Amino acid sequence: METTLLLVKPDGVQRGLVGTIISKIEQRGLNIVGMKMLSVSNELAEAHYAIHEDKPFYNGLISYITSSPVVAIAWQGNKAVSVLRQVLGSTNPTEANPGTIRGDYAIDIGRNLTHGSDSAENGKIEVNLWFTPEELIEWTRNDSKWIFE
Ligand code: DAT
Ligand code: MG
Repeated sequence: METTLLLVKPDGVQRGLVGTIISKIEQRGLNIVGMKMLSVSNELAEAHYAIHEDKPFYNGLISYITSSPVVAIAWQGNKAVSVLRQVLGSTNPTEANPGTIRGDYAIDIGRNLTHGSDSAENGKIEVNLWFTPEELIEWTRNDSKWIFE
């Protein structure tokens, strides 16, 4: 069982896509174990994007994620990390397959609607960065036996 972090970035919230994005992941079969809306502090943005500190697009990432509220969701399930990233589609929306969130709703790499953790290890680290233990709830979906054999 893996845990992974989804962020609906400011463009996703401003464009009214929160429900659509959650629905696709929920219907795929992952389980919500934490969910909140928040204004992202510079401190949190810098911790989240520390790995990209040396990239030319780093300043843009920080100003984008702090520009307007985001929705953060922790998801759990078998293969949750790769399943979530598959639903989100390629980082660059012009390369994302139709049927994915970025492939259906985004065009620019700098406005790609969502973030998804990229490994099981980073899933744990990012969920713990964005959520306190009290904000995370372990539970079993009633339909889990119809999703996982
Ligand atoms: P992902 O979000 O698919 O994990 P990433 O971790 O490599 O992708 O990059 C983080 C974000 O940075 C990504 O969602 C969009 C932005 N980004 C990545 N590569 C970029 C580039 N070459 N130019 C501009 N923005 C970029
Ligand atoms: Mg990434």
